[in-house]
Amino acid sequence: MTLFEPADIHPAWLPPEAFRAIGSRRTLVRGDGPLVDTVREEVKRACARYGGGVRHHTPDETGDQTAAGEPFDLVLALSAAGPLPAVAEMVQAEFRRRRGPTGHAIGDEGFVIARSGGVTVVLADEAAGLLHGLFHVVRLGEPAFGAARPPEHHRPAMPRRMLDHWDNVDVHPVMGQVERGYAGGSIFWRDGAPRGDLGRVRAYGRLLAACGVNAVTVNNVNVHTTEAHLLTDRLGDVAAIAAELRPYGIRVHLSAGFASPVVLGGLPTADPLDEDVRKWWAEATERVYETIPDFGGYVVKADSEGQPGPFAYGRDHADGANVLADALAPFGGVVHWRAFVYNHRQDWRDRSTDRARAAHDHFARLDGLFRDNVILQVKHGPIDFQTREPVSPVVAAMPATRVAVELQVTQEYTGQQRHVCYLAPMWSEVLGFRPWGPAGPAVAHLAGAAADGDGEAPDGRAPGEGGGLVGVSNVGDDAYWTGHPLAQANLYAFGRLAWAPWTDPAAILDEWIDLTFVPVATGDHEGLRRVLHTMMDGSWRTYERYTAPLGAGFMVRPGHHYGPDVDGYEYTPWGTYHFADRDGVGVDRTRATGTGFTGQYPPPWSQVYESLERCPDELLLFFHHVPYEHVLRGGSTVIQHIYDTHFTGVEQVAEARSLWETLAGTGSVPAALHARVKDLLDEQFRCAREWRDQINAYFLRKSGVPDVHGRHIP
Ligand code: GCV
Repeated sequence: MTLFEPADIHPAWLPPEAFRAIGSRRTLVRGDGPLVDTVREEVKRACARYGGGVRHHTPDETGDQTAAGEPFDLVLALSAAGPLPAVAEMVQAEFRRRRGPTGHAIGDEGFVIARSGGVTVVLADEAAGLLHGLFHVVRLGEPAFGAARPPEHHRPAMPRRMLDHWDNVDVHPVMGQVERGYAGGSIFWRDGAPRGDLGRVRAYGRLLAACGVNAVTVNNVNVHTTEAHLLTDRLGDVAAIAAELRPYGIRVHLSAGFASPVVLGGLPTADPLDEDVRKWWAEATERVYETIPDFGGYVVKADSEGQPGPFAYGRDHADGANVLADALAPFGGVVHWRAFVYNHRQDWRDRSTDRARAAHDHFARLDGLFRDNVILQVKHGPIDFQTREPVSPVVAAMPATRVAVELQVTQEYTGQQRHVCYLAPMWSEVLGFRPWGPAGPAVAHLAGAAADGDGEAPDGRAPGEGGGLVGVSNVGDDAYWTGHPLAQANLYAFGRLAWAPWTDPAAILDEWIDLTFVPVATGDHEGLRRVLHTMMDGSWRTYERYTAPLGAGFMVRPGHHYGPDVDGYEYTPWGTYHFADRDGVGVDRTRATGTGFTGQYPPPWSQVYESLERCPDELLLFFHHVPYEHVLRGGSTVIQHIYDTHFTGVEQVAEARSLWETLAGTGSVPAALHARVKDLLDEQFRCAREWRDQINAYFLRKSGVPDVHGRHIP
């Protein structure tokens, strides 16, 4: 297997130097199979660079020493790979003793790591676990070879950790090569054809495996004509991508068009209850598995923003999802069926229709009707990836359905990878939200996470029954992968939170900083770490401060969604309104006087959100229409809060820009990367001022209430 290190592409969190600790040691890799080969190749390459050695015992070989008679420093072994070195046997025995007779096995992707007698041992039941264990050692770096450590069991909280690419094969006339992509073209497709440079795909798989992702969807959920053919006559293109990702344990999924039986099969209907349609899906899927035996499954956006779906045939979404699920079931595949279904042709005059309600209205009544291999993929908020939304009530409304939570790693509404906006704190809040209050399970549990990554989920489900975590990828063919070099941290954090949802976002940022910036450790690394934490830890809240206030959302320029336009969507059919007038602002979603959306939550949140007094400030305008002089729980009035946060937000961007400047010429980060971030911070500052001035001017003009501090508002 050839490992690929493109010279002109930034190595992100896997620079060669991140492997120094491993590469300078003597390692035994024990086990066989393609993923074990990947582990061995990784270690071999690191050793070639840093002078260590790697040995691969054959099953009948044993021994605790290298050929030169020296002890190993690191043993990476499959637990069933025959006689293990004595230290590994000891670790295994100790792990078994600790977990007791009813404890968990190491698990498909899990691993055990320990250090004893000067040897670091990683054990896994399956090769995928060994690969994750290797990357764990990379993350630990030198400390992996320091003090003794008892066996630690690591395993992913979510069974499936998937990135969806909204990549088009053809360049779409409006959306381009990558819908909502801010990092150049697609790494898979260019101008209607595969790109051909599969080495980059391999390098991508490697990065993803190193942060815990194990599934990728290679085309946009909006399936246009050319893309539809990936399912049939262009399946070979998908197989080629799958072949590059497979060595890193990543399975490929495909966005499939619901009308495929008509579009590709020439049938007169795509009615899910039609026998010919069922047969068509079954046969098409069988061919997919003949070509890609480890194919993951389909992702479907149906009856949404113009995509075809079961409604056209008077069927519901369980009927729609189940026909695909039945086709996939014999092969162990799953269908990710998106819950993003709403009327995008709403009359803005119609105050009774509430887009926030739509997904729950459509799906809650279908709970229990989906096949086991249907995963309902729910956007984390009820509207659309806004900077601040409550958690979607659908997540709690489907106890008999596997639910995956969908996050947007690509920064469509959070600065489009021109603004620094570290999203892990937002995702952490989402994953930690407890729909039934403090005693109930959190969103992470409902998506399949064990209580602590290692125990049973509090709602009694065994870990792994949920649908997992899905992120819309922020990657393109840009040299830094993500356009903004600091946006790499979002991709990394997505994988890490899907693996271990309870990890502190600041700790994840530390991991990312240490891996990514090790190569230029000539500078002041601790200083760099401080600067990056100051710039990034609170950057989501900073972004929130200078954009739409208090959960109002959607004050962006229509179409491309960058920059402010307070009324841009106010009189459109999209269902995204704020209802500002001279007296007040916000959407009344209460049961008492509004759209009744608050009733889609179980208690206590149905009551908390309903109550003007108890509703959290940051979501006030999402749930209530209030006068400008309404006093927030925080003590300020709504209007003064708007002014204050917008001035503060811009000041914080200015501070971030000055801080970054202090790194110039210090050697802490490469000069080219420094220059790229500097330019982007200039743009962020410009844009933040524009947001501040438009929002403040808009609300001053509407309300006539002056800023108590008398600051200039244009
Ligand atoms: C892929 C939002 C985006 C669309 C996207 C859609 C979705 O509406 O603006 O570009 O379409 O979400 O999630 O399907």
